[in-house]
Amino acid sequence: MTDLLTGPEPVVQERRLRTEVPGPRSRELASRRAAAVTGAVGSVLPVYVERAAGGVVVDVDGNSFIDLGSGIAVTNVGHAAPEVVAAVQAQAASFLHTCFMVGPYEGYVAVAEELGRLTPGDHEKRSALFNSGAEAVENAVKVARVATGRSAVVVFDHAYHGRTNLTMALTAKNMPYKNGFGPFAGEVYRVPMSYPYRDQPGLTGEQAAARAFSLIETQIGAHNVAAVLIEPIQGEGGFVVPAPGFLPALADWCRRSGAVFIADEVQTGFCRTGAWFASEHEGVVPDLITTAKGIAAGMPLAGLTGRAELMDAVHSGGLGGTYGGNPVSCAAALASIRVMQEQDLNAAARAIEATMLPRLRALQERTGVIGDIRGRGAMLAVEVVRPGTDEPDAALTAAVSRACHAEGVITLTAGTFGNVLRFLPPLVIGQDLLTEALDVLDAAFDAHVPVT
Ligand code: PLZ
Repeated sequence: MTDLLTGPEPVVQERRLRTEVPGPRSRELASRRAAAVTGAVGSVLPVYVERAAGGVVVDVDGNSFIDLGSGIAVTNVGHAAPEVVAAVQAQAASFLHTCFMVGPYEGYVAVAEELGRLTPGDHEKRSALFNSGAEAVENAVKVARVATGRSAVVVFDHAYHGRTNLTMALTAKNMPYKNGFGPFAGEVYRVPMSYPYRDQPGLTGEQAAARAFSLIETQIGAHNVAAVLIEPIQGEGGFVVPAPGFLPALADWCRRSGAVFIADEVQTGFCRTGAWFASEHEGVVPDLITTAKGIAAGMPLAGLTGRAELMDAVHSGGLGGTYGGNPVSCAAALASIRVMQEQDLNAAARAIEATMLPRLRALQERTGVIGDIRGRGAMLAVEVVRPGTDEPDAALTAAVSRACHAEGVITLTAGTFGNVLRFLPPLVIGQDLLTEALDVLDAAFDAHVPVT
């Protein structure tokens, strides 16, 4: 209830089921939706949201869910972090929009300064701001092509980079992202990813990279490559962490070949993996880096940051867009970054890993259906397989995820084969909430894995 004098009641950090899931008000909204919203847009949860704060999401029937999804790795500082809400309110009261290409403002400049400071490497950097991750990736390709005068872009199996025309071409998975939407952009070449769980045992990162280089050199020609684009830990593809040495080898190959090394840190960025950016875990310094999601706690904002000589190779006026670097989004980003620093959310992400890994290992041991546990920090996943094999079990993955939703825990799935259950809690989630969510996960597996 909202009281006009005191504002809404605070959201209690608890899991609470008041009705069946979905409850009557959610069901009513679902039927309105069916008559008004295209079926082409899906939703993970069967409930409709009324409030969210910290680590919980409350639906229109008063059910409170523990969030292990963060709106797909966005609310890293927690839902409705008070510092972010205050910054958004203050900026909204000042001005909502001028268009940075018409009337520039300080917030955009300040976000670019922060991006330059926080991203890996101490070289001169420049940034441009956009609205979505896909838009940042598209612009990274534009910059790389202008700066190198080359056109080929190398991407990887299981990659996800967006849903716009160019980024569909960069994304690997056909369903649901690409099917029927072609023709796709040209000059995009896919090479094998380092996927330790599914690669031949013992294949090192360097060997996996050599496999990719051989394809690039024989099928594209190194001198034609404008950019190598990779998620340092794959997101939608199933939280695939490449073998150690793979990313440094790619960066090194790019340096030697005159190609631009682009790290897509849209999902991995902003403390998610226990570092500001996942590239840091291997000491890799990307030439260009794309950011979005966690940068602004839910306000739409994306960034492209990179070497000044690359970013400034583009002609004046060559990059932009009506809303890119919206002032309210910039205020949200600056407040979010302050929260990440003041509350040391990198340490918080590592603490989440320390709590979750032993629990996931115990689950693996007990159920026999978890082939692999992987990820870093608060970006962790389990790959679900048929017992004793590495055959993906997408049906079990979906059933477990749905069971979690029915019991008040938000989980997400991922992976080329749909058999990855991924965990992306807000980094501020309380230890008690996290432990309770893991209890629910245990019970969901126990209810669906046949006892042997
Ligand atoms: N690059 C690495 O993870 C977005 C997509 C969900 P946008 N991932 C969530 C869906 O089904 O649409 C993502 C990403 C990486 C780029 C993107 C694209 O970011 O902000 O969704 O455009």
